[in-house]
Amino acid sequence: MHILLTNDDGIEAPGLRALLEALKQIARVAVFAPDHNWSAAGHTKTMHKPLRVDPYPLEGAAEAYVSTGAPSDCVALALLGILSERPDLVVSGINQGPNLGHDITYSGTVAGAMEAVIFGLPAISVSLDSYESHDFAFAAQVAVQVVNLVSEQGLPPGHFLNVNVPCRPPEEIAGVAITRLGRRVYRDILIERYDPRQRPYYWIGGEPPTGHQDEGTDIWAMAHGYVSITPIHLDMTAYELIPILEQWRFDKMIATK
Ligand SMILES: [Mn+2]
Repeated sequence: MHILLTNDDGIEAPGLRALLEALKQIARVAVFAPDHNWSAAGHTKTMHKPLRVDPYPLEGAAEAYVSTGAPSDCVALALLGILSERPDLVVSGINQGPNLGHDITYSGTVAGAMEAVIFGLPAISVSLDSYESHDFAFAAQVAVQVVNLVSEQGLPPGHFLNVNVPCRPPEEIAGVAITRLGRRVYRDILIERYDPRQRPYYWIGGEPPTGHQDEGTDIWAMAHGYVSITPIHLDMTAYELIPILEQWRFDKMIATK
């Protein structure tokens, strides 16, 4: 098996190193990661400036590159020809912090998996439910099990798995839950400051998000100690709205003769 490993916390992040250590036991691993932290970069495609790519010495990796691009750029650069061979699967993580509910629309970690799916490859994004703990060992073992199952069973085109792992000792893990996306509650606040020329500038700050504890969601799983595996489809169409919108008679907007 040949795996492409990326992340959004940057090539030096401990979560990436832990995942490399675990994945190299079961696969040839190529690493292609950003040169700095791109957390909350979303699904970026860099179009207005050039991208640099440099080989990076990384023990345990069959080949490794660092880039000035976002995580999604890294996956694209790798798959468009910089890697010496096409991988079977793309793994993104392990992220420092959870990616639950609406987070996936902001997440650079998840965007790495989305980019892989667009390239027609199965993918997994992996996050640890802690912004502080550097103990990624258990989450890395979970990732290996998920990779083995995906490799065995396959995923339908257009899909990937978003995996979140609670930050608690393995003996306190409640189990594995197949989940749906929950509803985040963001606690962002507007912070206004002034530069030396008295012009205001802004930060979007505040406490980390909470979320609704709807049973069966990824947010519920974290709160109850379950490893959460959410299948994600890139088709975001709201199918249930199609027949309703058809009744709106949008055709009346077009003046017909
Ligand atoms: Mn991150």
